[in-house]
Amino acid sequence: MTYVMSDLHGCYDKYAQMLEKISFGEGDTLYILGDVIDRGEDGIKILLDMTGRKNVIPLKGNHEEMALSVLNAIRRSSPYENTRSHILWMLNDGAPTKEAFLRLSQTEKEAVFDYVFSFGLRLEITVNGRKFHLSHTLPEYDPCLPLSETPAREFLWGEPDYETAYAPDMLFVTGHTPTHVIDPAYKWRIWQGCGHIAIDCAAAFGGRLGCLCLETMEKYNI
Ligand SMILES: [Mn+2]
Repeated sequence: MTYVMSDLHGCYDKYAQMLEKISFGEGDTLYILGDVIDRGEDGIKILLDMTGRKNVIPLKGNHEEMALSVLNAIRRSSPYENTRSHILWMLNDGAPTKEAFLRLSQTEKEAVFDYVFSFGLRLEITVNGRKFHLSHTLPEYDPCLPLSETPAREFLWGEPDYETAYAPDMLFVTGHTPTHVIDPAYKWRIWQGCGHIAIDCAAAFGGRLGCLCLETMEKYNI
């Protein structure tokens, strides 16, 4: 089966419980749509688990984007404290991730940095004949600007038009925006409408971790 999760935000226990709940095995594939780290304590622990799994395919979120230059400086023992990226990252709850990264061995630091650096931005996949676009978030809808020409930052920081279908024949799966922000009636549940599926159920804000199965469209919560 093919599964999608997003915005784990350091919630290792919910991640482990979800893998258990879906009986995630070697024949399955899990796409993680970014923001694995920050807010919660265990982002690095989740990354270390993900690096050992060939069937977990990560995409980048704005939190990985914010972290990368500081992680790079730490692994090279370069100064970073007064850089804009460090200040921005710390303002966005990056401290638990930074502290955990500092405690890693040099080999682990290199491995985690290389792994996060390798995260892609977006993917189009077909499952059971149904087409899906996967990304952390999306730009505002612009019929004149193809997604292939849209600047990268829009897939990390953009604010999607959830009331607009972006393409007639594709479902757009995103995290980043907690579902209760889209519709308060969907607090801590996966939201679906207008060709979108929003799966960030606010795990790190006392909410739940959502997981979507693309074959069955079954929605799981922890
Ligand atoms: Mn995000």
